[in-house]
Amino acid sequence: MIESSIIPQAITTISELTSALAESERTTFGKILRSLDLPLDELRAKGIWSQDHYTRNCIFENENFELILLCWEAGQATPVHDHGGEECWVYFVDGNFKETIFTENGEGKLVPSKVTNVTTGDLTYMIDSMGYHDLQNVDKTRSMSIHLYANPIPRCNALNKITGELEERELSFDSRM
Ligand code: 2CO
Ligand code: FE2
Repeated sequence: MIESSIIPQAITTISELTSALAESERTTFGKILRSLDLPLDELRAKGIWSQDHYTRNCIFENENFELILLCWEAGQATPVHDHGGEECWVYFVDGNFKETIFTENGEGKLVPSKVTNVTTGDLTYMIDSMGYHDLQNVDKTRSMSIHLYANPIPRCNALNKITGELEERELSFDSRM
C-alpha cells in the first residue's frame, strides 16, 4: 500500500507532518492528523498568545494547503464564520473547546444546529455545505489547536455581531513558525 509507506505510524514532529501532507492526497489528510503525537512542550514554546484575540501562526503553506497553529487564551473565541469554500480540519492539540455549527433557517438567519465539546486529541471537519461554525476555548487556561485548510483560505465570511450581517474578512497570520 502506498499510503502506509508515506504516513508514519505516529507523527511526532512538525516537519514529519508537513512532509506527510505535502506528499499525500487530501483524502488522507484526516488520517494523517489523527496519527499526530507531538511533544506539547515544544509546541507551547513556539506558540504566541495575545490577550486581545486568538492568534494564527503559520506552520506551512503551499498552493494546495495551509497548516496553522492557533493559540487561545482562556475564553477566546472565533466569530461565526465559513471557510471560503475550502475543506477545514481541526486537530485539538491541547485543551477543551466548544464548537457550534450554525445553519440558515427559512428566513436566511443563522441559527445554532449542533454543539460539540471537543478535547485534546479530537479531530473535527468542516466545509461550507455543512454551514458556519464558531469555536471557543472553554478552558480556564491557554490552549492550542492545529488547523488545516485545503486549499488555503486567505479570506472568509464572518458574522458581524453588531450588525448581524455576514462580512468578508481577510485572514492574516500573527507569526510564521
Ligand atoms: N477558521 C478559523 C480560523 O482559521 C478557526 S475555527 O476552525 O476552523 O481563524
Ligand atoms: Fe473555522
